[in-house]
Amino acid sequence: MLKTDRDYMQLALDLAASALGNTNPNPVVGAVLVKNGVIVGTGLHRKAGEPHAEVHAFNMAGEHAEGATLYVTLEPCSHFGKTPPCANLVVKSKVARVVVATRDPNPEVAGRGIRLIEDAGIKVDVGVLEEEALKLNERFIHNMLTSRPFVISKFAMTLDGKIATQNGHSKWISGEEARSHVHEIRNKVDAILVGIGTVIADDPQLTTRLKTYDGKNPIRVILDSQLRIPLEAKVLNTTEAKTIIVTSTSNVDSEKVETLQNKGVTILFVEKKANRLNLEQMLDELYKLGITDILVEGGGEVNASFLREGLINKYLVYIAPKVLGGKNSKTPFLGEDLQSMDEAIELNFESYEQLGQDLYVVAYPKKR
Ligand code: AOF
Ligand code: ZN
Repeated sequence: MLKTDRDYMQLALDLAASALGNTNPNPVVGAVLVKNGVIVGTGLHRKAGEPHAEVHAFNMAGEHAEGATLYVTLEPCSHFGKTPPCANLVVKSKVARVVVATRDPNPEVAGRGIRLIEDAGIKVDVGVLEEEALKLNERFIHNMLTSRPFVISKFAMTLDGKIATQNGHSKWISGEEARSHVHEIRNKVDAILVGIGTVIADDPQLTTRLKTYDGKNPIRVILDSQLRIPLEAKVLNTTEAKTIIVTSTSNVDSEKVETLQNKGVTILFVEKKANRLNLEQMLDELYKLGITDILVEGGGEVNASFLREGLINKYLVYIAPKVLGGKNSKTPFLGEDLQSMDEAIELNFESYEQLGQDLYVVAYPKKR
């Protein structure tokens, strides 16, 4: 069966997707070399610092690359980073045509890779499965455009939108499959963030517990403007993951700061804005510390602060087939009460699927 550009690009996207969560801060990239209808090379970027996708594909193809078509999910790079420019390699390998899914927004590349290849007389087609490629690298693209981490809001609730009883009891809203799904997601992000209220109420460990393969433990970020964290909290006494406590510059408890630092905790000071921690400044600082994405796991006030400031980039929601009711039961977003439906934050549902007994819904804020 004759394969199309889209078929080969889909293969390149699938290769790239298999490395999601492993390449931070780099994007995921896949490459496929095809000559006379035969796949002569494939490659993917596996990890930052390791060769780019194209390098693996060209290594596999050897001399067969000459006259072939290269399918690549992201514009080949034109800069000397941790590795030399792929665009030079593309030119040297004498491919006949290059098909690119989407341009690289990295200011070091940004069209230069494509131009370099075109200047060598090689035809370049851009935009095949572009939407899929943009979605796949949503985290990287957000990083490049904003110099901030990509923020994901995650919560589990009952069908009637409750996350806990009035006294805070929340074990277990979702079933086992949904819970292990959460651990897989934690395994792919750089950081998990919660408010001090959640640490005091639940004393969570905030680590990944995956049995199947090595769990990477994201950095734990705790919002604690008054440094109320109890010294016996699990997040301070488990060494599998680093902990960053975000507090206010007006905090003067230097003794507690020192005690926490001696426990290996990083203290990040940020300004206050409207009597709350300035989340935008915090995101700027966390990005400088190398954090490219953050899973925000509550509680309701923290969620509401991110929501109110328009800082949530994606929603992951687990809905359990349970009804809790009760006017004092807890809901995922607290904050101020609005007066009109017109003020609601509007989302688009991206997908939904059943996980065991629960529903798993992915949504994005509508572009304004
Ligand atoms: C590609 N193919 O597989 C990847 C690309 O530090 P370096 O040398 O690894 O460069 C990282 C940058 O290269 C990254 O930010 C992005 O712009 C590009 N990534 N480019 O052609 C790849 N991973
Ligand atoms: Zn490259």
